[in-house]
Amino acid sequence: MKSICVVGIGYVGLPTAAMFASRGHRVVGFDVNKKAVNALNKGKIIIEEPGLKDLVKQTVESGLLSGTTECPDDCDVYIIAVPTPINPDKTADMRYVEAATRTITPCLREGNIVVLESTSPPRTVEDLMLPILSESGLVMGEQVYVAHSPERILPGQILYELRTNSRIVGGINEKSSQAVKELYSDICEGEICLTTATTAEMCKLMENTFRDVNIALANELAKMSEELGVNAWEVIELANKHPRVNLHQPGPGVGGHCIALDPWFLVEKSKNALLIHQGRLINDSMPRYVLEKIRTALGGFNGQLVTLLGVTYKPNIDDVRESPIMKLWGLLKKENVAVNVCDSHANEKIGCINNVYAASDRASIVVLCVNHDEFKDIDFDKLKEVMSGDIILDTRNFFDKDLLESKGFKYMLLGNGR
Ligand code: SAJ
Repeated sequence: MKSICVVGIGYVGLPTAAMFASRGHRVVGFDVNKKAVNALNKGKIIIEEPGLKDLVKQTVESGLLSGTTECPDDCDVYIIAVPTPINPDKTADMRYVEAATRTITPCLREGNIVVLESTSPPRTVEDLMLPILSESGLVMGEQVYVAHSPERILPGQILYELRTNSRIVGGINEKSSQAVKELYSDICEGEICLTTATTAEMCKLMENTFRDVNIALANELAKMSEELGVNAWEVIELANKHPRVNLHQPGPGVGGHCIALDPWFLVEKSKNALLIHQGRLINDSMPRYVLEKIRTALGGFNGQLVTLLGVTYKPNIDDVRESPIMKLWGLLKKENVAVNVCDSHANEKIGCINNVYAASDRASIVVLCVNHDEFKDIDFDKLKEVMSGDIILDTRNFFDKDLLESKGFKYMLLGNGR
């Protein structure tokens, strides 16, 4: 049994902490967010993630998991899982990683392990963390083992992926890689691959960049299809029958705290990241593109009510970070358009309405923005009754066109120029 401090108990840190505790380690979740720490000490969580509530409750009740707002100085392992947001100029904001590193440095003892899980620009461990950690007077790699082991878990299936995904461990030397591999083999059933810290940083960024660039390609396809009179969704279906093609899905933009941000870390660090830069710009253009589609559908904005279905960055989660729908909402507000947003997952405090029919009452257009499961059950007769208009704009190819048209709606699909 090890004593582990997880610095940052958000979407990554908390599940990781709970997982280690469930394997018999004594784990302390350290965070400056008192609300998160208080909730944790009561065995509760303040984020939505399947299975997490039960695991946290169980591990807190067993006495192995607890929260604190003071960094403990008696741990064997320090895992840093703090956010790495982006500055307005699209450079990485490394303040949290730096602060976390400074906080743990005086706590370090010989034999300790330090792991950076936060997604970070290449060379963060080498250039930012090691100089600070060395202020402890201990020799990094010899007396303290240091590695980057990027989190790669998909929100919505975090616990499953934590256990089953392969894991990259990039140590600052072989001893560090081995020590961290041994640690994670307690929670990870997937392959644990060893490399250098900087390669691990690059791997994580390229994984999310791969997805971002591919989504940009799909969004470009959607725009071209509308221009050239084809249906992008049909193109995707047919082209993907080719054994080596995997076109992604277009949509109103890319959100979340990872894919929408990580490629910028490469743009910041390398003048060669040209395609990556373009991909980001294309994906970031999508909320405005959808805004213009709404404007055209309505024949201009003249006091109509627009209803957005879904505001989170992807389905069936509560996370609105970098959500393109929040951006679309903001753009509509700037145009002084009346907007109702329906999302039972998102925090009510941002002003969402839970009920689809209440949110669509007197709406001229309903825009399907996020394919939450509950939108599968919409009663379109009821929706038609409450709306004042008859336009449905589907940005996800989620609704059944024939059904909607049989109910008298004008159905518009993002990316369909046919
Ligand atoms: N999206 C599209 N079209 C697609 C796929 C996704 O528009 O074809 C959009 C979604 O609507 C969403 C955004 O992309 O707004 C990102 O969603 P996602 O499900 O692709 O990914 P995330 O951000 O939830 O999680 C990603 C994962 N990375 C990869 O799949 C390579 C996850 O494994 C990482 O751990 C996570 O980023 C992270 O924390 O870095």
